[in-house]
Amino acid sequence: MKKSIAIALMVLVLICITSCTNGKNKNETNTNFDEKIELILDTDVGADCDDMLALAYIAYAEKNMNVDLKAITCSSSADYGISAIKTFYKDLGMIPPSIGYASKSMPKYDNYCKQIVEKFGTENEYTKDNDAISVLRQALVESEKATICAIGPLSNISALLNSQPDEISALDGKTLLKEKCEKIVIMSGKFENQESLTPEWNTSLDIEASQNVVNNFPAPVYFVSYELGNSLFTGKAIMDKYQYDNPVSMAYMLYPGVIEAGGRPSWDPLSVYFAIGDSKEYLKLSQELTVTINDDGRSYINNEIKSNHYIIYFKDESIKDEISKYFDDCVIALYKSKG
Ligand SMILES: [Ca+2]
Repeated sequence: MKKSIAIALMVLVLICITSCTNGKNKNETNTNFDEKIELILDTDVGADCDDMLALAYIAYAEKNMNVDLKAITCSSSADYGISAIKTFYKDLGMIPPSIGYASKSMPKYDNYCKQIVEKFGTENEYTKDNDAISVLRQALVESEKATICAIGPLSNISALLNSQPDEISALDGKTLLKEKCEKIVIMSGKFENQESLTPEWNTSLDIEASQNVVNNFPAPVYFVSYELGNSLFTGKAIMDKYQYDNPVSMAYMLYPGVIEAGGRPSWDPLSVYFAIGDSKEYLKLSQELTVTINDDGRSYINNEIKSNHYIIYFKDESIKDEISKYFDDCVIALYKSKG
């Protein structure tokens, strides 16, 4: 009897230690790998190939982590963008979430979507579906606390912020975001060499939208900078293994200069990596600060004013190869699990 009481006490102590440890971790970072992540992805698929790796990494996370992808919206107007996303899911035997098209006419950069649809889709599956604003508003209504990850220009997110009450929700966009969005992670901004900056690509495509989101978003804004993503190459192992045999590898093979360079910078995969809380061992945050986007698209940091903005950095530069290998390995594991 005494022995069983002692065992029961030990179990209780162990449960307490475990729950206390988890509690501590929850307070250490703003992302939490242990809790379900309700994710909304806004992507300019077609422009750069790292959007495809981001999609594949999310699909891997849906299968292997506590990630619930609520919606995908396109921030490019590429004719085959939505079809390429649907084809990517179809090829994997997975059901895509609801997908929204760009809220306004945007550039139609397409380095691989048409070829992916022609090779892996049975027909051109381009449809108008819903507009991004409706899809985003609906996804927020259906979420408890969503994380938005935007890896293209911020046109859709800005329009969401400005949206008015409608049949989906009686709340305007800003109030809806305040209630239903935990954070936004944006691939945006160049911050090094503040005197000689050029605008970051995503920012430059819709400067007004970037300013609106950065200035008015009612939840913490996390920046994956040009510099962070530019220093971490991925895709070589995927290309070596699959060449043109799956949509992700095909996107890398087709993107100009990627074969010769042995990969592509990882702006978008790193954004998702932070958004889903998979990164707390490897990424760290700046102090709370303010990012300002000038009218010419250049981005500046003000460390003195606190505006719920944070810039993401590597904890240690020496672990970049490890992260790169991890991204490639996740994609390879995803396609191996396809059977
Ligand atoms: Ca992108």
